[in-house]
Amino acid sequence: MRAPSFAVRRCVVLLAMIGSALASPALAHVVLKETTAVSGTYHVATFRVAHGCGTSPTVAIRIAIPDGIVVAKPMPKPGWRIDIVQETLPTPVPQEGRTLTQRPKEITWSGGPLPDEYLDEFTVMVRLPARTGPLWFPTVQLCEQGETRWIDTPPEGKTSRDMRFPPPGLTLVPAPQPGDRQD
Ligand SMILES: [Cu+2]
Repeated sequence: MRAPSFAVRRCVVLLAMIGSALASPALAHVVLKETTAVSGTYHVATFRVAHGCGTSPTVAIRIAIPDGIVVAKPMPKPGWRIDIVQETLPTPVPQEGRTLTQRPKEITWSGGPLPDEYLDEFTVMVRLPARTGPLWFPTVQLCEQGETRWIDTPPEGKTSRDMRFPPPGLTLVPAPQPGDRQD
C-alpha cells in the first residue's frame, strides 16, 4: 500500500480542523449521513431519524433550508406526504437557463408513524452555497406526543456535541484544486 501523498494528508488535516464544529453527536439525534460536502455542488443530503420524541413515534419532519440554497428537491417516500414552503428571493437567481424568483425555505414530510424502535431517512438534493464552513439545517421533529426542536445551532467555538438539541449539519469544504491528489 502506498503512503498517502502530501496533498491527501494536508486535506485530512484541513478537514479535521474545519470539521471540528461538527463533531458527530454521542447520541443518535436527527443527523446528516454525510457530514462534509464540496461547496457550490449539487449534494444529496440524507437526514437520519434514529429515535422518536422520547419514545413517541415520529409523524413529521420539518427541515429549514438555510439561506444561500436556492435549489432543494425532496425525494418522495411511500407513506409520507411532502409540503414545500417557498419564499420570494430578494434578487432573481439564474439557474440552468431559467431564472428562479423563489426558493424552498422549508420542507416537511408528514406521515409514518415511525416508531421509536426504527430508523428512517429523509432525502433532499440541494445545490450548496459557494462558501465554506458549517451549514446547519434547523429541524423540527413532530411526534404523536410532543415534538423535539433540533435548532440549537452551536455558537462560534462550540460543537454540536456541546448542544442539547443540535440541528443536523454539514461542513462545506473547498473544491479540490488542480494538483491535489485524489486517490
Ligand atoms: Cu438523539
